[in-house]
Amino acid sequence: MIEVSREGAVALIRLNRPKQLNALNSALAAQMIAAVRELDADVEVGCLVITGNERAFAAGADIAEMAGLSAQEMAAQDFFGEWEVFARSRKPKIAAVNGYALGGGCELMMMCDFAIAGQGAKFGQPEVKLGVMAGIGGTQRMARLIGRARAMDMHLTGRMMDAAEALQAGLVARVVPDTEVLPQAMEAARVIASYSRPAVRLIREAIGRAEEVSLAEGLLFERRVFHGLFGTPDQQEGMAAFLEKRAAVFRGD
Ligand code: DAK
Repeated sequence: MIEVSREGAVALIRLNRPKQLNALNSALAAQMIAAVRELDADVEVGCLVITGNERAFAAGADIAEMAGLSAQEMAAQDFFGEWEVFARSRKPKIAAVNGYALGGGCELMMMCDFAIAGQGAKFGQPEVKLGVMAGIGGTQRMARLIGRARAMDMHLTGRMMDAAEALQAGLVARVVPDTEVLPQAMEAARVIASYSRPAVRLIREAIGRAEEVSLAEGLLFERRVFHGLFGTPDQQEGMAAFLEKRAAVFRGD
């Protein structure tokens, strides 16, 4: 249900349930979590790109799978709780989005560090139309990303947002022609993977803190990890290369 490929230090994960518009079911989730665990442990991997196909990034959680489950079964299985492993994984993740990113698909996109979307992409949290609500972080992450009013609009009306509106709202980082989505995401991933791994890791952690802690705590955390990076060979190499007017070659430590 997913395809994993490697291009140097970049891993590409493609959701592969085209007939169901890449609806996220338990089997797909299990494969995704297993792949992310493996890639997280692989020191050669510097960045992940998550994508779907031209028609859909993912049209949400699999409604056919969920429809018959009771509240007790949902709670007993901690249904979709495993997606937290994806969200907490330590490699940078770029969502390369064409077509629909709805419900759990939009939530999967928001679990990535940022998204590059095609001009024809469509976003939404239509769960309210099914008599339920987002369950993989949609209310929380969207409110933080685009603000309370816009998140309320999207979750309460269930309407779709086009790519231009998503860019303006800050839901995605870039909008590019549809055919450019994957090439640009792969190029961004190559760039990120070429940088110092400790620097990239700590930048992600520091920006992640911005959503969790007070400004004073966040600023202190940022300053402390900034100080810490001066203990890395990559800091010495990065600054020496600048002064010597040459390209830096990071060792990743
Ligand atoms: N699940 C299952 N199948 C889906 C699907 C989905 N989310 N979305 C599309 N499909 C299937 C369709 O049933 C159809 O299958 P066949 O009839 O061909 O067998 C096929 O994909 C093509 O779809 P359409 O024929 O509908 O294609 P259209 O171009 O006409 O429409 C569409 C595209 C994306 C507008 C439409 O398919 C659509 O509205 N899809 C549903 C979108 C949606 O409602 N997504 C939200 C799903 S609910 C929780 C965890 C997670 C969640 C909640 C709680 N807990 C931990 C508690 C998350 C919930 C959701 O994401």
